[in-house]
Amino acid sequence: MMRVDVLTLFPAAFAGPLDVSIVKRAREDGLLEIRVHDIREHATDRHRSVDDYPFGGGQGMVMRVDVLDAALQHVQAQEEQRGYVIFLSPQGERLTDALVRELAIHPRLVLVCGRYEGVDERFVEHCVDREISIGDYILTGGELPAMVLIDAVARHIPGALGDEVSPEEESFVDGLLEHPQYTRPAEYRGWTVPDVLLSGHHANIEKWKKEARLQRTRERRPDLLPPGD
Ligand code: 4FV
Repeated sequence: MMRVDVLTLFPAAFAGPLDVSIVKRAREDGLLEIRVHDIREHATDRHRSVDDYPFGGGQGMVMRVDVLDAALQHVQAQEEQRGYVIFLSPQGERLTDALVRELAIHPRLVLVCGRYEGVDERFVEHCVDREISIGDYILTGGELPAMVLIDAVARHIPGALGDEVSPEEESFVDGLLEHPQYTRPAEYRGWTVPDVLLSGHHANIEKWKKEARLQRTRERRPDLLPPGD
């Protein structure tokens, strides 16, 4: 069982994407527990402010370390097991398949979603275990990255995918992209399926799949290939 706590200024953003299909079933089957917490509940001044102007000037607002830390301590105290604290930000380490598999081992994660220009660096320095980015572009908030991370990690919780799919047989496991997929109808508008896939010849099919994965990776993502490949 994995527990994921999310700290956000927009709890409503999490209604929907985590309530369907595989993630929904993992929650219903007790494999995954997701709790969403409103950071603003931990604001202390009468304006309930969670952000302020950046020291040293500059555009936009910065989320306050005292409010974030109060919210984090409150959530951590809800369980004996301490949660591994992840802050989603463009300054973080890139989220990869390998990192997803590493995070899936933790019994508890706490995801912190930034807004505005970001958060006070002292929070990252003293309260965050890992800063993670989902890609080199700027979003309006860390909520979507948090959902991406939850969705990716949930697939690796034992039993979450059911027995029809194993995370061991998919893209990136061995660093290669997936081979092209086909299903019925075998012929459509004159568009056909590679004969080998209809041959039933298992060895030839596996050979075709391996070559297709290599060729596709060479063409589209040579950066994924080991040097010299
Ligand atoms: C982001 C990313 C991201 C930056 C400013 C939220 C935004 C705003 N998070 N991967 N790319 N975050 O763009 O994780 O606070």
